[in-house]
Amino acid sequence: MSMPQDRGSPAQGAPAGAAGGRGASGRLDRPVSGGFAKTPGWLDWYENPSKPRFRLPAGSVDAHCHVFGPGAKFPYAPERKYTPCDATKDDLFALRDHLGFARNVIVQATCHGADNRALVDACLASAGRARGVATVRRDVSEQELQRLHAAGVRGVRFNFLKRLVDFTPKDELLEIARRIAPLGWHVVVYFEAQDLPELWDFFTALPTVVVVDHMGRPDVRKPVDGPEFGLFLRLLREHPNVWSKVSCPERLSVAGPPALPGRCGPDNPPYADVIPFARRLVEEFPDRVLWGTDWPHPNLKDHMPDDGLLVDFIPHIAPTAELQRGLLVHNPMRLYWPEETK
Ligand code: 0GY
Repeated sequence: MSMPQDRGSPAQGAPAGAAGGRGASGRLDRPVSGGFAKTPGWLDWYENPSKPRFRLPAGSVDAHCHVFGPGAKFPYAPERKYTPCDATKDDLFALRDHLGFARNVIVQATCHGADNRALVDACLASAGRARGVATVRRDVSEQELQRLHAAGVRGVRFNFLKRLVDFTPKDELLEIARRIAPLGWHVVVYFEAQDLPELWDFFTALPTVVVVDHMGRPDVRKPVDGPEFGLFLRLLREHPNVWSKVSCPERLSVAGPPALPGRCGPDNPPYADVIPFARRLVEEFPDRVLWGTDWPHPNLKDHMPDDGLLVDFIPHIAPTAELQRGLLVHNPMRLYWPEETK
C-alpha cells in the first residue's frame, strides 16, 4: 500500500479531480486469490488514503475493521452473500500505522461466515495490538471458545441484515450470548433502524454489554430529534449495557463527502448530514461510544471513502480532547484490553 501525504491528488485509477468525491474508488482491479470471482460492481478499498489532518490521541483504537482472506489461504465462506477483493492483515496494519492508530478491533465479516481463521491469524500476528469480534454458531465447542479467547477475541457479532446473512433463530443467538457471557465477552449487533422495534425485546434480554454497529443505521434524512432515532437514543438511555459505534458516515450519508476534500475543514466537513446523529451520541453517552474506519468497506458501489478523510470526520462528532480520548482510547481499551486499564 503506498501512502502519499497530499490530500489533493486523485487516487490511482480514479478520474482526475475526483479524489475523495463520489466515484473516487482507488484501484478498481484489486485481486482476489484462491480462484474466487469478485462480486461485480463492488468497489475495492481506497488505494492511497490521505494523511489525516486530525492528529489522533496517543493509543487510539480503530474499533471496527475487517480482514478479507487472502482467499487462497483463508477461503471465503460458501454461504457468503458477496465476494470481496483480498484485504490482508498486512494491508490493515499498514493502514493502522499510516492513519496513526495504535490498535485494531477486527470484526468478523460475513464473507467469512463462522470461519474465524483469517481473524485469528491477524490477531495473533499483531503482537497484541489487535483484538477480535468473532462469529460463532450454536454448536461451537467450549474448547474453541477458549482458543478464540486466547487469540484475542472478546465478542461475537449478530447480524440482522438480510442482504448479508441468512436468518438465525433468536433462541440460538440467546444461547450463544449466554455461553460467551462468562468469558467477559460482549455482543455486537448490526441492524437497520426500521428493524429496531422488532428487535428491541431480544436486545434488551441480552446478558452482556451490547455494542451497536454504525448507530443502528439511522436514515439521516429523518430528523435527529424524530421518533426513529429517538427510539435508538431511548435504547441507550434505558439500558446502560448498550454502547454504540459512531462509525460509517460514508455508508449512512446521503450528502457524501465534500466535492473538494482539499478544502475540508470546520466549514466544509465530510459527511455533514451524519454529524448531528453521531455527535448526539458522543455528547450524551461519552463513555459508551466507539469509532472505527470499517476498512476495507465492504459492499460499497458508488463511493469508496478515503480513510484519511474518515479520520478527519472525528473532531466534528467529538469536538473536545476529552471526548476524543474517550471515544478513541478509554472506551475501546475498557472493552477490549481491560487488563491494561486497571
Ligand atoms: C460493515 C458493513 C457491512 C458488511 C459487513 O460483515 C459484513 O459483511 O459488516 C455492510 O455491508 O453494511 O460493518 O462492514
